[in-house]
Amino acid sequence: MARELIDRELLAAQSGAARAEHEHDLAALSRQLARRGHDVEALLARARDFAVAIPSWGVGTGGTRFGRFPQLGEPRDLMEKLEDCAVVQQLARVTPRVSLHVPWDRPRDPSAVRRDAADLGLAFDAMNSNTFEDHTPGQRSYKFGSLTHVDAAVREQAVALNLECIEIGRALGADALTVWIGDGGNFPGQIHLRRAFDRYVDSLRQIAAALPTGWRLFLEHKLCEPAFYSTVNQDWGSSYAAASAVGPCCSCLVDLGHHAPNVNIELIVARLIQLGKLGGFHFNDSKYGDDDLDSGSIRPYQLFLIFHELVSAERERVAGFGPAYLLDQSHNVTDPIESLLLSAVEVQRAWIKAWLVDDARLADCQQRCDALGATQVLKEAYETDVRPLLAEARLRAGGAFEPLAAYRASGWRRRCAERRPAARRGTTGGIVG
Ligand code: PSV
Ligand code: MN
Repeated sequence: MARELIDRELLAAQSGAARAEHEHDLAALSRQLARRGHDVEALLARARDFAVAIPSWGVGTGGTRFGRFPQLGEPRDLMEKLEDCAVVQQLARVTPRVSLHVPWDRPRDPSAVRRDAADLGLAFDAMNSNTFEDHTPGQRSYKFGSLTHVDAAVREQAVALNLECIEIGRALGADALTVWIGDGGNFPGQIHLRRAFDRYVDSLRQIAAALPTGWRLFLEHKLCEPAFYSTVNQDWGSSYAAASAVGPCCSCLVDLGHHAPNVNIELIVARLIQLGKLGGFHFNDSKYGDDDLDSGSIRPYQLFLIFHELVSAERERVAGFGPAYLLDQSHNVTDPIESLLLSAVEVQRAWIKAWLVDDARLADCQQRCDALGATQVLKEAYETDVRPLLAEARLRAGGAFEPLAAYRASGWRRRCAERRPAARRGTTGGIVG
């Protein structure tokens, strides 16, 4: 049994106080869903089995290039980050795995870290390599690129870091590596657009050659930043071309914040599924760009539509389909644990609602070219209030009836502020955009 950092009694008191009303709400929802042909127990099993990973960099306060406002009690090392991840998992019961970024979180003893994490009820998800910053004094600089640099020695160094990630990940029990590079140009003419891409594929092939059996390699595309004129892996088309050139172990990862405004992300998702190259997701939300905002905080309907594509692939048992899910957001003004709790539930909510879509009726509307009828089928699922179902799934898994309220009542952050004095803080907190 995992070591629990939040007092069980507190959770029991919270759910006890809400029990009668919750039973009532759940019974009403069950009746409504049964009328629509859904079995609540089957949906509860789906909610229980759903998981989204937490990024180790997500439990630190993020920031922008204009500043960062660290909060009290921020985790100062990997073990403290794992503790915060364990709090999220204990309360929401949707996030049993953690994704590490190297060298931000290079474990000295990966096997010991794996044991400590297991003690907290956590395992490890995809590894992430950071070749978008210079970390080690004296190393070759990534200022003008990493895996696609014109200098072969820089490319070699960047490949070597990815190989190190694989080794660490192997010891941690991970089985995937996500590669996101900041490579690109700020000026027309700065990089040769085709040759840089060729070098990218060449470096990726070297990384793929070192993957243990069963491991997957995910390529994350991004429209811009830190390169603001062109990026080497800019869009899903480039990502798909690179993944195809590398081979079957390689697929595309979609970060929701990495597209131009108004892009139809669910369509991209559908295409990648169809092409057998959808590897994973970084969930977040955005109004103007990148991964600045919490999942579902701006466009929850878009999140649902993305999950509709995912669930429809799962229903159809599309061969090889099994994307990895991670939250990748920048928590600039919130307590990251609070954001992660709400975001994890938000993503789980979109997943469950997608299972409420009446697929047969949707197919019928499509066949009859009934545009409004079809869209109403989706709306009917989206507008269903599934809160009692998600709460029940959490309670059965030993989580909190209401994660945010339980977290606030637990005093975890206050205790961290006492135990983790800022003066000793030395590690990278979160994303500084
Ligand atoms: C890049 O913006 C990104 O989305 C990549 O996933 C990085 O690994 C992560 O953010 C952290 O900077
Ligand atoms: Mn990302």
